[in-house]
Amino acid sequence: SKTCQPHIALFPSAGMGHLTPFLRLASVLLSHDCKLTLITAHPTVSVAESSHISSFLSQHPEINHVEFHVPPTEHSHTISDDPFFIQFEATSRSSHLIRPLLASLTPPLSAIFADLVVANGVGKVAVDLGVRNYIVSTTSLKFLSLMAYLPILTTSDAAKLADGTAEIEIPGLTPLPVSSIPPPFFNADHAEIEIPGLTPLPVSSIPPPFFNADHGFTATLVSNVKALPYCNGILMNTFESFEPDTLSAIRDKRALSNLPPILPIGPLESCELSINQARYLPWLNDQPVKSVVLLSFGSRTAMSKDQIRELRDGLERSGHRFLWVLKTKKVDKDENEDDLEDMLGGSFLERTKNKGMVLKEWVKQEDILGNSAIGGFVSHCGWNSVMEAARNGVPVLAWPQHGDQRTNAEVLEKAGVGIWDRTWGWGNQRLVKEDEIRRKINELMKQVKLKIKAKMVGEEARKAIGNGGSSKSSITETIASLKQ
Ligand code: BUP
Repeated sequence: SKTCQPHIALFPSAGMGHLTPFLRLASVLLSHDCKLTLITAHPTVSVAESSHISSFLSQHPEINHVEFHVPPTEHSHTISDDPFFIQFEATSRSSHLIRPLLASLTPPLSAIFADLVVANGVGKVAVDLGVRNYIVSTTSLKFLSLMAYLPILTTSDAAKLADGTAEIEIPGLTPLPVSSIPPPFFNADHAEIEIPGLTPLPVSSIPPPFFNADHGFTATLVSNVKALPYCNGILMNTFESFEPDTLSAIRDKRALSNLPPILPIGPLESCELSINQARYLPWLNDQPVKSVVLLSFGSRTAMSKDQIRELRDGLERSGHRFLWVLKTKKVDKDENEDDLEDMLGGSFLERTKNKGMVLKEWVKQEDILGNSAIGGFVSHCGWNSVMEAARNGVPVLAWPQHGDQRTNAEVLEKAGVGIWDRTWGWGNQRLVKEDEIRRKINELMKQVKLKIKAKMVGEEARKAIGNGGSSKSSITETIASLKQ
């Protein structure tokens, strides 16, 4: 029959920040009676990814799983040594090789939902095969806009402004480099980039590689965002009332008018089975309502040892109860694990044993954020974490480290759910001192206005994904369109 089950292939790229929204979306699609094929890049970069993929598949044996073997890149122009970036680039370059895999699937595909870093290769194959093609964005709409603007940004004077080589010309005189103009007259730290039609973004919130067109990550993004206008839509893990200005500017074609339909479908909900056996749960369940601060900087951030010590002291002196998820490596496969006691000092763990816990293992972050004992979240602002905080109405102290995180923090602050101190810089750019951290944690845990606003945002988020909500309608309509 015509209204048969749509068959959708999902193709995430490397990293938990990318895999997570795809698996959450997969659960939503299953609940709408879709047939699914999950394509995962092989090899995976982290243990967290492979273990989440296998546990998800064992929960859902009806999903067809295929591995896409990513050939190692020989002529990589990557400047970065980040294993996730290297994998993005390799997957991006070989994504057109997915053609035979997609063509052989039965029943024939209705659509492919793919990550942005394979938009170009997968988009062309989808057109060839007559299959609909949606991009699943794993970041904020604000950051997606910035990426969509990259082909122009990288060729504009903005790049020169960022590295201080831009010049000011006084007519008739020799031009002066901006770097030699004193701050009262011109302050490069306050410079902004304006994407026509959108609120300007401070240069300091734009990832430095974006000003370098030759950087491997930038080049990968540029080639893929150029394919965005040709796809059928962009499914976004965000919701209408969270980024209303950016959304309406794009929808009304006041900004980035070549983008395809933007479809906010978030916040995507956690799909993991909650087997409440985590070792922190008995402790967490015993704590007073909204008394505990959760600290986590995502799965890919390793802070310097000095920074960890400042954070330890600031946290202890703030006097608040805490759950601190402490990752000391960029990739969880790496050897040479540092011992917590060595890193924090045994006496810290002893002194704070009734006040909090430091965890090195993978935790169920969304479940923790949903626990009534949590009163605040110190976060790196990976977009999944931002959406999880929003959905659970938990105020955030943003401490962005790299990539999209400063832009996400801008969005979070504007939505009224978060605070941050921009002078803390990018991850490990400068040592943020104990007293700065203590003050900011106190502000996070005590500001009444922030608590009220976060609670309201949580209600709006849940409304968006509930029956009749904007996000629920977006996904339902998208699936319905695939049945025709
Ligand atoms: Br760490 C950690 N448990 O222990 P983001 C993370 N998470 O559930 P990231 C856990 O992984 P990128 C842990 O809730 C979120 O859903 C967390 O994604 C979960 O940041 C996800 O927040 C992490 O987007 O990825 O990992 O830095 O930088 O690629 O966004």
